[in-house]
Amino acid sequence: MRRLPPVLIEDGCSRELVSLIRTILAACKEISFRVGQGALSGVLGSTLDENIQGETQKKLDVLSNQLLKDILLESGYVKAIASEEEDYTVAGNPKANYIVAFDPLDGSSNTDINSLVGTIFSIMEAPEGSDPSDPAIFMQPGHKQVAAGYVLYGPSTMLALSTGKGTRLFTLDKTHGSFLLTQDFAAIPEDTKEFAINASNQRHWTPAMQNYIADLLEGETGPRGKNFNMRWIAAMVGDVHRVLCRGGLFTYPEDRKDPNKPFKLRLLYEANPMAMLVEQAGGIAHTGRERILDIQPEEIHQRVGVILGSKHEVEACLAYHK
Ligand code: AFP
Ligand code: FBP
Repeated sequence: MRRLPPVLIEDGCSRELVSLIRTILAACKEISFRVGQGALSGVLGSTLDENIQGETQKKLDVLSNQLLKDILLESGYVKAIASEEEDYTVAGNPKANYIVAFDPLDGSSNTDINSLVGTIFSIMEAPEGSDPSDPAIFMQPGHKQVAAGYVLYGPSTMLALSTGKGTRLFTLDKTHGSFLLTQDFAAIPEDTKEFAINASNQRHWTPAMQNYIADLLEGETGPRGKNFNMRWIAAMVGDVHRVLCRGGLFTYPEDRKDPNKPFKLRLLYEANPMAMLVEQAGGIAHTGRERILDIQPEEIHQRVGVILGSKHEVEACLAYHK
């Protein structure tokens, strides 16, 4: 089985980009080990702190963030980083060519129940002459990502990665510490009978989303003429992985639960990298209004609505939003 570095070199990635991706993965291997140790590692449970978004931080969130931050800044390969767990961007090597946005541990409510979690990352080029301490460096639409991926800490540790030449899946060989290519070119089936949404928010959804889901639930005697199944992992990384493996529609849509916070998922380090992986596997990633990868970001912790997955099913959902 092929190891990760030669695959990236064949794809034409610069040596610096290959080294940067390997640096991120070095931290992920350590996170994988700590997550796998569970209660034995002494890092389950919450800290007493909140991040800038008002969310209680889990000890594993903080640890994963620190591991990624330290290794990236020490490597010299990044000009700046942005993290879900950092209030502001952090400047790195002024001479480096890349910037990285990441969610160090997505799905942190799953940490204490031994369920799926993962690390999501997005890599972009730093604009020439840019100031590493200026957050404007990150205000680039997602279609400018040069690489995007996630590492899923599940029964096996898997990497989904795209450098713009398809989406590939690698599995961590824990005996040798290498990510081995286990699926070249993931292809999301265009049709599906599976969807993922947090149904407890139903009363808060827009009328368009209410109508779409109501029609799915009617099954084969309803307007869609087929029976759908539902799945919800409470970690986007797990739900998107399922979509990459066997298709489906995943959405965390706009809702009216809190008028000051109509969206849940973050653009720079959740929606954008997942949108690149999904599009590169033949799927669609949209907000209901526009293609996710075309959004011009305005701030690092910006949130967006997300509807992604199997091409025909996302199109069916978007038809309700016209
Ligand atoms: P964290 O980034 O705080 O770990 O949250 C994960 C997440 O944003 C996303 O991965 C899930 O799809 C979503 O939360 C689950 O949200 P619910 O709590 O509404 O199910
Ligand atoms: P398997 O024994 O075939 O793996 O099925 C598992 C299961 O019976 C339960 O563990 C689980 O709660 C349920 O299926 C899920 O069923 P559904 O597909 O209806 O969500």
